[in-house]
Amino acid sequence: MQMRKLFSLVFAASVWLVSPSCTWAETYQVKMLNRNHTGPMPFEADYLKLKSGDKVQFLASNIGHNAASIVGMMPEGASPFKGKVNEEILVEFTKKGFYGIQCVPHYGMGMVMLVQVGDASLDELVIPDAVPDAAKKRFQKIIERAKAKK
Ligand SMILES: [Cu+2]
Repeated sequence: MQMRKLFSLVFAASVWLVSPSCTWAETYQVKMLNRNHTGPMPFEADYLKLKSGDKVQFLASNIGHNAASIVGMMPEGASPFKGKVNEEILVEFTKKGFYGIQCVPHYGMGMVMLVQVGDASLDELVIPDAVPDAAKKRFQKIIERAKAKK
């Protein structure tokens, strides 16, 4: 009887350890700024690697910014989102792949960031032609930096 009880306890503990529900989703904060060390109009951080189910809280740290998804830069089936200017929003990322995120007022000035969910290779990331040049440049910088870290 004692032994059986012990066994069931050990069994329950091992199920809990391997169950995916015990890897807690995390929430990251990203500041929307007028300037930082990377230049004008940045998201800080401008690159995040997440697990499915993690969330990002976009903070209206300086005025005049928002966070919105970019058409053509999301995994299939992911829902687009668009925060209002000066609004703090919380976005949950579930679908695996790459998400380009823009500040709508400063998209043309290159105010973008990259979110990666899961382990896809950065080489698979395609930046659509419709993305403005300054934003393309910032994406390239973000990608180079992310690759150099590996
Ligand atoms: Cu902005």
